[in-house]
Formats: sequence, structure tokens, C-alpha cells
Amino acid sequence: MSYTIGRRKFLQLSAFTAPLLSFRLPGKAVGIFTTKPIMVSTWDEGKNVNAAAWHVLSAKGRAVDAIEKGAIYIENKISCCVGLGAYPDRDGIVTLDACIMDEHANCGAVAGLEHIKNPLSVARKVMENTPHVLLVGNGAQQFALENGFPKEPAILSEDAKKAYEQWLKKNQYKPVINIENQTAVNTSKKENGPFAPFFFEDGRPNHDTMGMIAMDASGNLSGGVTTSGMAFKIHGRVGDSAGIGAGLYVDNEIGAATSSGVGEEVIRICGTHLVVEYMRNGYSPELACKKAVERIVKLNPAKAKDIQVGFVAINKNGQHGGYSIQKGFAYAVKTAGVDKIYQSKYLQ
Ligand code: SD4
Repeated sequence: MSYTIGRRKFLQLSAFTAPLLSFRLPGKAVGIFTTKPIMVSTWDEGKNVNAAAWHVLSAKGRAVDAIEKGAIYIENKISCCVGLGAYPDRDGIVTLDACIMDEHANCGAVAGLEHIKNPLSVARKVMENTPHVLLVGNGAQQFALENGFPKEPAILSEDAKKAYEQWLKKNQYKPVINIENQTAVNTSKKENGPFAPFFFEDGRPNHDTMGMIAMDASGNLSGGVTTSGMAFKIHGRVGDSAGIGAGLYVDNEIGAATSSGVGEEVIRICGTHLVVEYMRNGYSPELACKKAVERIVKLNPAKAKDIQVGFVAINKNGQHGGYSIQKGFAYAVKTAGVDKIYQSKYLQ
């Protein structure tokens, strides 16, 4: 008796069983399914970022173009944590980190970039116009100027100036790890304990780093991150947001992930690459993010009590999920039928 089956029959069977198979891995397949295209961005403000990017995706454009649109929107706004209006380092200088990755595993990044308004667009030029992945400091700025990005003046935004002056007084010019999470500057709302508030007193949504991941109508994935990094950091410090595999990773066969929070802890575990690898092994986006968070906590449980890291991911099925160490990490999802902020689950 022959056990061979025709190719057509095999394909029919595989098409039917493949999605089911992933559910047979115990404890691995939970999460929220949605449709493509999909745009996911960190924090409540991610909702506006998604809106800015959406017209690209709804017109069947490329995910990587949507990511850049979202980044430009948030970089052009004044906030604590993204763009030239953000909080400076301990020397009072705003330095920006950004990265981008597309469906072909092309990637580009800039770190410690000064005086340039749209760092993610510079990262995209690095990706598309150079054989390199990462440019830093003066070299990154020189490259940006050569590519037509204007040099902006070194002026702190009103919010950043106030926060910096307050920090100088309180901390006597000593860098304090996680200062951005420990001081709820501009807010009296303490709904997240010592961690970043959801909203400022005037109702503006708060956010940290803007991480974005998207799948376009063709099913292709891309992602990007843009940030001023940890507030009042040592001049020259680079976090996870410029790091491919740390703050962002995209594998067009599997999924994409991005992170926000204390970049050092994300770098230590190659966080977003780890999340994508967990998804490759059958975990849902939410459980993959949870496993990465657990890895951070396991390395140093005592330290993990005082820090925040959040991951958010999507897989090739358009399933999304997030997880963080502490309460308070949120991400926004936009599809044709959904426009929603999700509070991520958390460990502690
Ligand atoms: C960094 N991950 O520079 C960024 C900062 C951040 O919430 O996300 N803050 O480490």
C-alpha cells in the first residue's frame, strides 16, 4: 500500500492544518488576530502616529514608507522623548537615535545625532544610499547635511528646558539611571507608581521612545524606532533604539518587534531579535514578548523592580501582542477596522 499523496492534496492539507498546528503547541498560541494592513506603535501617542502612517498603508503602499511617515509626525512634535524638542542629555544637549528595517532585511541607523529634525529619515538614507548600517555623532550629522537635511539650531524646547533645570537642581549634575521614569515631571498623576504617566496634566498623551512596526497590504513587514534616548544620559550614550536586534527587528518570514524602556537591558538580551526568534519557534507575539521580559528579569530580579522595558510584536498572520516588566506600557494598533490602544500585560 502506498502512503504517498498527490502534491495538490498535500498543499490542500497543509493549507488547512498549518494554522491549526501552531495552536497545538501547548501554551504557545495566544494573542489577538487582526487583518492586514496593520500598523502598531508604542504608547498612547502611537494612535496619532498610526493615523499619520495609515494613508500609506490604506493606499496599498509599502510598510517602510508608512513607518517613515509615522516617525516624521512624532519627530516634528514637541515631546519629552522624541525629536529635537525632547529632554537633553546631562550636558544639556539633545542627541537622537533612530533605526529602520524593511522586508528585505535592509537596515539603517543613526546614533547621537544632533541638530537634525528627522533622524529616522536619515537612518533610511543610511539604509538605502550607503553600504553601512549605523552612523554616529558628527559623522551621522555630516551625512545628514550632505543629504540635504537642514541643520537646526541648538535650542531646548520650553518643556525640556524646565525639566533640565529641575534635574540640574535636584541631581547636582549626577546621572541617575531611569530618571525619566522616576520623576513624573509635568504631572501629578501617579497612576503607574514611579513609572511614566499615561497623560500629562494638560491631557497630552505621554510616551517614551516611539517604536513602530507594520505589515502592508502585500504582507510585507517593516519597522522603525525614533528617540532622544534616556533623559539626562551621559553625553555619548546610545541605547537600544539605534540597535538592529535590540530596539527593532524585522524578519519578513516571521514577524517584527520593537521595544521601549531602559535600552541597556534590551541590548543585554538582544531583545527584539529574541522576540522574533521566539515567534519563529511558534510563540504568539504576546508570549514571545513575555519570554523576553522574563529573560531580563531573570538576569537581575532586584534591578528589574526599578526599571521598565516593554516589547510589542506582530507576526506574519497579523497577530499582535505586547508585554512589559511593569504596569504602564501601552501600544496602539490600527487596521481597517480597529483603531485602539492596548495596555500590555506585565510581570510585576
Ligand atoms: C533608550 N529605549 O534610549 C530608549 C529610551 C526609552 O522609554 O525607550 N525610554 O534606552
